[in-house]
Amino acid sequence: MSLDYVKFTPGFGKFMPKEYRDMVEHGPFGKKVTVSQMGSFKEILEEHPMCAGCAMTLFIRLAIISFPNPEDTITVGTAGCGRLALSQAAIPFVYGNYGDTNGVASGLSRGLRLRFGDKPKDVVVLAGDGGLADIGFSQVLHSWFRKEKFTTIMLDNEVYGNTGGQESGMTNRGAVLKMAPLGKKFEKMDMVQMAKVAGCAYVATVVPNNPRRVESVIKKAVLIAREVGPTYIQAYTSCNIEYAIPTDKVMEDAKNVENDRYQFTEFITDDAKQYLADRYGYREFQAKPAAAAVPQK
Ligand SMILES: Cc1ncc(C[n+]2csc(CCOP(=O)(O)OP(=O)(O)O)c2C)c(N)n1
Ligand code: SF4
Repeated sequence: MSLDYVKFTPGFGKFMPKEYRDMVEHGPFGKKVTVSQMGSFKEILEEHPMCAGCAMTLFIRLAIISFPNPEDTITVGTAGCGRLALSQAAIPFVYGNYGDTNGVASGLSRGLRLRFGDKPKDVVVLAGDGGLADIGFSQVLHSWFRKEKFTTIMLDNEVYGNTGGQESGMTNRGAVLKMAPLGKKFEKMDMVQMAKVAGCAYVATVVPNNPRRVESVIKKAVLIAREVGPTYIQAYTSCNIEYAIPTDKVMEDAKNVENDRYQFTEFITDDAKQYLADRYGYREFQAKPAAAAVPQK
């Protein structure tokens, strides 16, 4: 894939803003960077207007570093806190109307395939639990049942953070919030199970305090969505404002929630395993060599 569009037009380099020059000269485009190298390269997302200490921001930062080909990736988001950071990143971002993300991503992904053929252009939806499990629920499920090839990432802070604390389908039963003062009466929706039933080829749950794991699931999900089928990641990205988590306890909370009810889980179909092994050399999915036959006496 040509990287010409992230290079300077000859003669114009010295007139470009420093941020732009840094991105061209020290950014991750066309290189293989990892979360372990954070701090040693210019990141696609560096500034954002989200609350101090917000775990969602850390997760989005890690996710963007983990995209296998960020220069060929388009994110799709919607109303909700996550778009505040996504719209500041130096890769294209499409703002779908609230609830429309997976319809927009379906069309975009199909259009890119028609236009660019087998050159991969990755489409990744990143939206809140309200955006995906409530108002966007039908579009999410239909995109999965229709086997649309893109990745859906739920930024699950278990509340409507951006509008001041209403319960969502992903809020836990009993949770008391500013705008749900009597406590939620229903169970948290099991979107992971629904993703499996609807035919996602890869489904994972993660928390942001294990960057290498976040990197691993994002890479797998995006690569599998290129050719095998829809993929879904559900990330616990706490809202420290609405759940009154002190800023310096945000990571501790993520660890506790991971131990309690948000353990790492990973589901992958046999087709997807085979594809990762054959195409990208994933050793964890390569068949073990058959044991040598013992000669008969
Ligand atoms: C069609 C429509 N309905 C309602 C809203 C108002 N609105 C904006 S953000 C939001 C809640 C977002 O919650 P969630 O998707 O969970 O994301 P979070 O802010 O928690 O990250 C709502 C209801 C809107 N922008 N558009
Ligand atoms: S309201 Fe909550 S989810 Fe939104 S930016 Fe603030 S801490 Fe993060």
